[in-house]
Amino acid sequence: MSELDQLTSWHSDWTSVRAVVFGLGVSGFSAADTLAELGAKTLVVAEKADPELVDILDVIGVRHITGEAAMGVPRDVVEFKPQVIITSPGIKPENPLLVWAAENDVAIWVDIDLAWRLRDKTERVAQWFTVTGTNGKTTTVQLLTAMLNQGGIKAEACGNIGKPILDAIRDPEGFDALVVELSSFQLHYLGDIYPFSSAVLNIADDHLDWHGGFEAYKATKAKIYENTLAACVYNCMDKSTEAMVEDADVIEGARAIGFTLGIPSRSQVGFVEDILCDRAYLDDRANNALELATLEDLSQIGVLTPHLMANAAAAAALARSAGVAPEEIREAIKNFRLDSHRIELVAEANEIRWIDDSKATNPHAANASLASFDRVVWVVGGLLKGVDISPLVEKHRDKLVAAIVIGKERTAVLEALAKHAANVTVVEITTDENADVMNQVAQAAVGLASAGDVVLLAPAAASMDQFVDYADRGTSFAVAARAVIGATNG
Ligand code: UMA
Repeated sequence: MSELDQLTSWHSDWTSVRAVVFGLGVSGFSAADTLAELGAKTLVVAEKADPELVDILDVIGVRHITGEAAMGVPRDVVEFKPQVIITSPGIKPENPLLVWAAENDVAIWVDIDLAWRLRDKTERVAQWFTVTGTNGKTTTVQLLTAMLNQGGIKAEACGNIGKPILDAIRDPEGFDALVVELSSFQLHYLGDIYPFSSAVLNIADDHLDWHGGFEAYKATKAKIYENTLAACVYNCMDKSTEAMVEDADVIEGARAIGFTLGIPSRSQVGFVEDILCDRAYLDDRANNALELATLEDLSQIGVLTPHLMANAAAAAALARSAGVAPEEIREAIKNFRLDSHRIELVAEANEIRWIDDSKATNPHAANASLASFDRVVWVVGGLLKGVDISPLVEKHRDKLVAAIVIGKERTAVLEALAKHAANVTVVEITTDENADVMNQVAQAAVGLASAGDVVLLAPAAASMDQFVDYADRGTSFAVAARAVIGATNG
């Protein structure tokens, strides 16, 4: 048994462990800070590092290598003889330091592995609810957290959602439940954990360049169901998620629970006309269903779209697996509001709605968005991350009034539009001034849209080529939309 195998608790003796923390972003910093608190011998290696975080490392006495010295396999790392490297999730497995670690029997963890071992810091030990999927993770995680809290189960959302899990673990009071959003990157590195319930919401192309293909991406997502204790929640409308549950090694007694936009069968949560119903967690599930919420309740959350309904059904299934009562689920839904930039109505004039779905950073998310509207002036483009946009264009071409193409590299989008939507008006935004992109988009859109149309920012691509992040892109769109409407109406 290696020394690492014995470190299964916050209260274990971590002082003789030699750990490298690789990358100094949100998760890297939380890992280094936690290891320092545990007294482990820690070395941070980060080529790019925020100077403020480096200063804090100095204050808490953690050694670090940054800049060029951190590239490749630094000699200091080899001499340090680490037993484990805790890598930032975004770093690819082909990275030379990770390859060196694998070849030299150095364990590779992500912050989630460390958090699992440390989960007994407080007397109250949280059950974990893990959620992954190509899209809808954040909304589902937030909804589930609200439902659990409403049901008296003290819950916290963490992980890929933005709050590092080690910050939640170190909360002095602790939680009854951690709702952990897991990205495919985190899942790739993750070892054994035992979640109470787990869910894959959907699977479509994303991050293919990182994983090296769709099959590898899918296999990574499937890891989330391993060792589940109570419920593996899958999407009845996406057969591959059901197959993942069938193939997973779960703990005896764990149930497979489906969610659907259609009428739920036994052991499913779904919709009967305008009612969200549970046919999984009730005694007479052969003949009965429990009412959880109405579509009217759901429409209080935001623009009522099929994917919002699916996210609510998935969250409700997970909450029911923890025993949250139907009336508490309804109450949580009624009080919940969607985050910004997720199919958010940001402006409306002359019967034209301007909708910001900047969070649609891949074709799958943009598909859900486009599917929600009938006539669309579509703002599309950005960093495509190795994903082919053609099927999306082909599928929705009949509802496109026009397409306005943004992004630094527009060729693939323009070619897809020319090939699959030849009759659609295309406007290319070519400005070199990033600050001006959305002003030009709004100018173009106002001339193209007519009453009943939606101007939809659903770029199917990441934003970092022209904007700080998706929030910045969405905010720029909203500001430009309001300005152009004001100017037109004034
Ligand atoms: N680094 C390298 N080389 C690389 C990549 C990163 O050296 O190729 C180093 C740099 O020092 C950099 C640091 O690693 O400063 C950053 O690491 P990171 O990019 O892995 O990100 P963190 O700041 O640690 O944040 C990560 C998640 N980021 C990624 O997976 C890319 C955050 O998800 C997450 O919220 C956070 O951990 C807490 O768990 C963000 C994300 O974009 C929101 N996720 C992707 C998505 O949702 O599509 C997966």
